[in-house]
Amino acid sequence: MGAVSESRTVVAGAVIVNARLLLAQRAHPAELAGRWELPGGKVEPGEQDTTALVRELREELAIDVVVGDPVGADVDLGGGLVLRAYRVNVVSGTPAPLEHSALRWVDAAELHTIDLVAADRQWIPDLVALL
Ligand code: 9L3
Ligand code: MG
Repeated sequence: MGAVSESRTVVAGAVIVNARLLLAQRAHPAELAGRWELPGGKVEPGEQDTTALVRELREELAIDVVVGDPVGADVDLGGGLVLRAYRVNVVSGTPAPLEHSALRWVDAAELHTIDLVAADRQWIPDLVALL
């Protein structure tokens, strides 16, 4: 029995290697397909953000990560969803687009030119500061 104020968190990971940020191109839903994002997904009920982000990046990219500090502010996605980003460090694996159309590494200049999903655009200044 959930209270109306309850919201579900969506976690996203900022993978940065050699001053480049990993972006993933969404394959679905149709309204987001083709646009780029920090990979991640919904935290399951009872799951910690960190556990969820490790799980999502294993499922989506076939990498194992350690989750670090939050990046930027939470973003209200509407529909009871709140989006939150964290720095992550890859501890094993090479990112592969298991659920996305493509992956790419961008530097700070390229980040400004990418067609990011609207929610993730709010983190651009925070991400540039890390690149
Ligand atoms: N979302 C937005 N930006 C992101 C991520 C990982 C997710 N960086 C939005 C898209 C969906 C919702 O959050 O509306 C759930 O994400 P997913 O489970 O479809 O990846
Ligand atoms: Mg996802």
